[in-house]
Amino acid sequence: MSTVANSLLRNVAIIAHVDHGKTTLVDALLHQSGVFRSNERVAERALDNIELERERGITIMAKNTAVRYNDFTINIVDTPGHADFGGEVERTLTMVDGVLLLVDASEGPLPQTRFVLRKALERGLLPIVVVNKIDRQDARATEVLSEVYDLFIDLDAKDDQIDFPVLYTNAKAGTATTNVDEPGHDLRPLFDAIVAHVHPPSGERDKPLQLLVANLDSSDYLGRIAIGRIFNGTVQVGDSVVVAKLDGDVQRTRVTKLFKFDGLKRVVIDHAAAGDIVCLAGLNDITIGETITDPEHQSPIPPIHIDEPTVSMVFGVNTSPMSGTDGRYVTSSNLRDRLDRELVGNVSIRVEDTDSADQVKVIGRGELQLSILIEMMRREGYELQVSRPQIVTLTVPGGTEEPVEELVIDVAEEFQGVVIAGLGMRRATMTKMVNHGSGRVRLEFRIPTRGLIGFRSQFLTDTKGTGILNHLFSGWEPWHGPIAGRPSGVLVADRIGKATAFALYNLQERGEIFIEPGTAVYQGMIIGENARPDDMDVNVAKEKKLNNMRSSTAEEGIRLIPPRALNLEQAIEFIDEDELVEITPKTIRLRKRILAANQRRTTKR
Ligand SMILES: Nc1nc2c(ncn2[C@@H]2O[C@H](COP(=O)(O)OP(=O)(O)OP(=O)(O)O)[C@@H](O)[C@H]2O)c(=O)[nH]1
Ligand SMILES: [Mg+2]
Repeated sequence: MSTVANSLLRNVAIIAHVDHGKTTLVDALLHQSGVFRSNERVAERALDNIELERERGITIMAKNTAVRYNDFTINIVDTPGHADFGGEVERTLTMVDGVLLLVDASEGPLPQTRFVLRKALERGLLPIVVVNKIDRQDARATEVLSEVYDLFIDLDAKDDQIDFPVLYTNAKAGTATTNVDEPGHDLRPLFDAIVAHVHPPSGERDKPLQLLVANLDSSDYLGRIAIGRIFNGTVQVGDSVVVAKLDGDVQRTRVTKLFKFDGLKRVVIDHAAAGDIVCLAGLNDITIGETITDPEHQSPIPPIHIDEPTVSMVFGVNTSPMSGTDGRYVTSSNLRDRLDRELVGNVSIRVEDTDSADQVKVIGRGELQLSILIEMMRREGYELQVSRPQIVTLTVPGGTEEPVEELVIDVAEEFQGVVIAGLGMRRATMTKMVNHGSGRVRLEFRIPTRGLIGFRSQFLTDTKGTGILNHLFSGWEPWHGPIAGRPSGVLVADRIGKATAFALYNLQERGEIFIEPGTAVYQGMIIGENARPDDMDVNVAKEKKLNNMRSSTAEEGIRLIPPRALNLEQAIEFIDEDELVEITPKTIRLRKRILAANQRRTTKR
């Protein structure tokens, strides 16, 4: 049926749940295929090269690499494992002919394992299963493998998909083995499995060009770079081509710069053919899902369908009294331009207008995805204020539907009760409970996405930081009814000034303080959490009445509890409907929407 385009080429993606070791394994594959010189010092997880990826130890964007093994070239795409970045995985799968499904030898399949496997199976890809981290003390490789089989069956995998080869790896040490009882020495067994089991790309060189853009990158010097796979035909620098736009339009253009991947680098080439994954520069407004095709025989590939986003936040111009103090981009047109640019490379977010020109609604897959976007913006010099995350709802004939998630929790037995109680209040229903007998239990729930907003921080507190929580969008269900918001009120500064140790000392018994002495505050700024359910306006700039003797040292004797400084995600989770998070390059502040205390009282919840 289909013709092999290039028998010496393999295109494969690595997919898994978050942290199961994808990037570490790609690192090892790069090392062992001689990509790095022996004396070259390479950072661990070299592919996680975005500043935020390195700081957080997670992959945010899918990345291409290519390695050579014997006579073969293998294009390997590393993908993110966090559910919020599932869109990256979906579009990556359009470029490849096979996947390595990684599963942690102790954790086993988790929600995102299911999601990425389902997407791969739907595309008809043949997986190779890699049970990773077999060196873990608590590894249970055989059991995990049988859970993987169950998952394949559950997802209606075809026979040839279920017939997957299995490799056991220690990605950190760079070893793989086909027999869990025989330690591996290097990754050769994995390379061999890729060559043997991933189909070579199909396609025909003699047909008209069809190149599907699956990802975008950019460089200061080349501008926008389109990354895509050639399904048919060949392309040469200088060729006239047309871009079949998503809106049905066609644009004539010329190929000026062509690259392929080599290790972690892009290298210039002058032609490429069916099966190849290539990069093109110089096509200015090209976007994901568009096809570059032959002017005489235009045959666009149907656009990639990506799951719809379910969580929204309103991004607005910073209206606090301190706005513009440290940001470079502060106007509503700055904000809109930046979001427009984001839309180009990020197909899993949407931007909608609101009834105010100074605010736009940004819709994404989850709080993490949106907070990463905000974090990137503040590092680029933007100031903005954002609302509490909201879920997207659907209006259907029978009423309103809301997104529901599958939630998997792993906790020590002693915390089981408090977690179940907390989730009950958030309208979760338990669907499964497994006790591995190790002192930890795995609990599974269905829960409205709404119920999860703000849950993570409470969960971490309730489990003393030891609980593991994973969730994944699972579908739409009729509205589950009201869910109570944050039970506590806040402490709100009642005037402009600088917080004093004296004032904070007197306030710290009322609740938990978020700021340090010396912090500049304004009226309406939230400075702490009230232990009681109502809000309290407080004077944090109050000075102690000094006697003449001891002036400057007056505050020295005061013992302050260290403040609970909220990071961006914690701040976003914390705020209520009538509150905002103010973000500038240097600070994160929480505030009431209405700053003036006297106006707020009249609109009290
Ligand atoms: N013990 C052990 N640890 C491993 C192994 N492979 C990866 N790790 C560790 O697991 C953690 C996560 O590894 P990553 O490679 O970042 O995982 P990932 O799947 O790329 O994560 P995301 O991209 O965020 O989904 C790191 O601390 C690794 O050092 C392994 O085989 N054994
Ligand atoms: Mg990674």
